[in-house]
Amino acid sequence: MQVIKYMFQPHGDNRGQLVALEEYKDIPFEIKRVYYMYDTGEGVVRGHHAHKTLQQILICIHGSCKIKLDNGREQKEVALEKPYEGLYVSNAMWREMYDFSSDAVLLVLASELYDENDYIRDYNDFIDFVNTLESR
Ligand code: T46
Repeated sequence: MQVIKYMFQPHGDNRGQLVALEEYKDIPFEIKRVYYMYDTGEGVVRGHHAHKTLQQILICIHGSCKIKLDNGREQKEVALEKPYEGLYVSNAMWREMYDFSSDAVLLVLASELYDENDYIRDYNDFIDFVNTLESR
């Protein structure tokens, strides 16, 4: 399983750093939604689902966290700890987010608007979904 991590270009000068992200240039899709999570408690695991169509880029813009990606065949753990790195998460990918530092802010750029029908929340349903995609 290939993990796709983007290293964004920080525009630094003596005032500090600035990262700019443009759809189809720095981000491989149209950005239809932005959300972020913070104040995540110690020991909390978020996610536990996959998406049928949604693609996302996860950026830990402050602090750090870990992401487990599972494509139904293989699992990988990725640490996000720099505000200029972004993890691409495709559709049909089970994800879990954990080990949030107390100051972590996880920003997500999403290719679609929020749609509960796009979620696969049961792991066995996820495996069925992956098998169906692969048999096409
Ligand atoms: C994902 C991972 C990385 C909304 O109302 N609008 C939204 O756009 C989102 C993302 C969530 N919500 C509501 C739905 C729930 O009542 O916010 C609440 C928490 O959402 P959820 O439990 O889905 O959060 P996570 O952290 O488990 O998952 C989120 C995204 O939902 C998901 O698409 O890939 O972050």
